[in-house]
Amino acid sequence: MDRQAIKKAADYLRQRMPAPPVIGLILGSGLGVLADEIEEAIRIPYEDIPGFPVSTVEGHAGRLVYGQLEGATVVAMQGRFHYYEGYSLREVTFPVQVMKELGIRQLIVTNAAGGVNEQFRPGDLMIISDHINLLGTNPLIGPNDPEIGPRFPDMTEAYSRRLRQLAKEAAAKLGVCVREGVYVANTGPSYETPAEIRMIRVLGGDAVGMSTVPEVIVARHAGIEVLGISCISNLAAGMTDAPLHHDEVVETAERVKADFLRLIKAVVAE
Ligand code: GMP
Repeated sequence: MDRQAIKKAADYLRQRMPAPPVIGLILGSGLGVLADEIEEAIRIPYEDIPGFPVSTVEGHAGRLVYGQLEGATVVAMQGRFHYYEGYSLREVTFPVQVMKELGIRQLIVTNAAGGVNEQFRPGDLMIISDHINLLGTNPLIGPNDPEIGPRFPDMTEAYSRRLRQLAKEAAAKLGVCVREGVYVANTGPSYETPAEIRMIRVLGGDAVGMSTVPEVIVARHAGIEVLGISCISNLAAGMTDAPLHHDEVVETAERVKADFLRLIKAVVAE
């Protein structure tokens, strides 16, 4: 991504942010409520930020919320950009580049995802242990900026072992049950067929969604430590007789938001 564009967006945001943020958050479908817990909040609509795309999906608000959460200076994306909306992966991940430029060291990514693992139930929270990129493309395709990261970035520990451990301990202390598993990213916007879900299960996937992987690749390239948490919003296609509907995804996220909020806040506090 064009260094000038990243710097321009970051310069604009720095003028509005009293101190650099340390933790970045990306809030997925129905999980944007976490941003309402941020204190001394400064809310910046995406359309005000130079170079930012503008989000289109229902249940995605489309603004950055900067402020204090559990004593940490954070910047949260309330609403993210998806490949299926028609953005390039460079556009989808532009905000991560900007958050990196602002100084974040850690990124917490959240999403709603279909459960592929037969042990999972809608409403479960899953700590992402690893991912499988089935998008058929990669956000780092194109010229590499060596100031940001290497041409061939390592993905051995895309999701920080340290942060996963911390999240598990925080969940145990709170009495919140969490799963752990592999997140698979498809482009969408159509949900999977039952055959595709069986394939994903064979490949080692536990949950499936249409986001997160591009942002995590860009964050890791830039040396940011990542924690990913999925809300299992539905059982994936073919696992029940019911057709899939985005309303169910939003409703499930709404139902588990209390646990989700407690968990993320506890992790940030640590
Ligand atoms: O409901 C669609 C939105 O939620 C998308 O942004 C997906 O990332 C996510 N999602 C929730 N459930 C599923 C699912 O079963 N399959 C896929 N691919 N995405 C899902």
